[in-house]
Amino acid sequence: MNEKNNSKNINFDKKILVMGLDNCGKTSIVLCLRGIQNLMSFYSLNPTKGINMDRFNILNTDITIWDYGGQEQYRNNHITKLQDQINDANKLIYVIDIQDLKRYDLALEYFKKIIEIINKNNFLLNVTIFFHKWDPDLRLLKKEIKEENINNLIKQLEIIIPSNIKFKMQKTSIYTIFQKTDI
Ligand SMILES: Nc1nc2c(ncn2[C@@H]2O[C@H](COP(=O)(O)OP(=O)(O)O)[C@@H](O)[C@H]2O)c(=O)[nH]1
Ligand SMILES: [Mg+2]
Repeated sequence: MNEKNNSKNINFDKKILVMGLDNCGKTSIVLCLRGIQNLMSFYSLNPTKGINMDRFNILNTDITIWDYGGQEQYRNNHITKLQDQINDANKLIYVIDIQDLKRYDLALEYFKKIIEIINKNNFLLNVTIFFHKWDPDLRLLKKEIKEENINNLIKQLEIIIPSNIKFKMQKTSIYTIFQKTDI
C-alpha cells in the first residue's frame, strides 16, 4: 500500500451515490460534475451496466461517485445490495427526469425503497433530489408539464422522506452549464 492510500487520506474522501431510473440523466450529471464540457460526450452515452465507479478530485476533495445503472434489470439487485454500499456514503443524489411525466410514479416507487433502507439503518447521509432535465424554457417547450404535476411530485416526495432525514430538492439541467436552483 502506498502513502496515498493510508487510512488518514481515505477519511477525507467523499462517497456519492447517484441513483434514479434509466435514462434520467445520471451519467450526464457525473460528466458535468467532472467538468466535462465536450457536448459530444453526452450524445454518445450508452445505458450504464450495473454500477459505474468514478474517482476524481473537486476542490481538493477526492470524490468517488457510484453511478447506478437504472434499467429495470438492475434495480432489484441494487436494492438488495444497497445496505452495504450506502452505509459509508456521504451523499445520495436521486435523479428524477422531470420530462418523463409518465414515470413519476415509478421513480417515486424506486426512491421509496432506497429511503426505507436508509431509514431502517439510521444512516446519516445527505439526500438531494435532482429535478433533472429542467432545461431553459422547459415550460414553454413542454406544455404538458404543469405546475400541479410538479407540486404533486414534491408532495409525494415529502411523504416518502421521514422527518429525521435531511433532504434538498434542486432543479438541474446539463444545458446552461449544469444549472442548479433550489426549490
Ligand atoms: N433535455 C435534457 N436531456 C438530458 C439532460 N441530461 C441528460 N440528458 C439526456 O438524457 C439521455 C440519458 O442520459 P444518461 O446520462 O445516459 O442517463 P442515465 O441512464 O440516467 O445515466 C441522454 O440522451 C442525455 O443526453 C438534461 O439536462 N436535459
Ligand atoms: Mg447511465
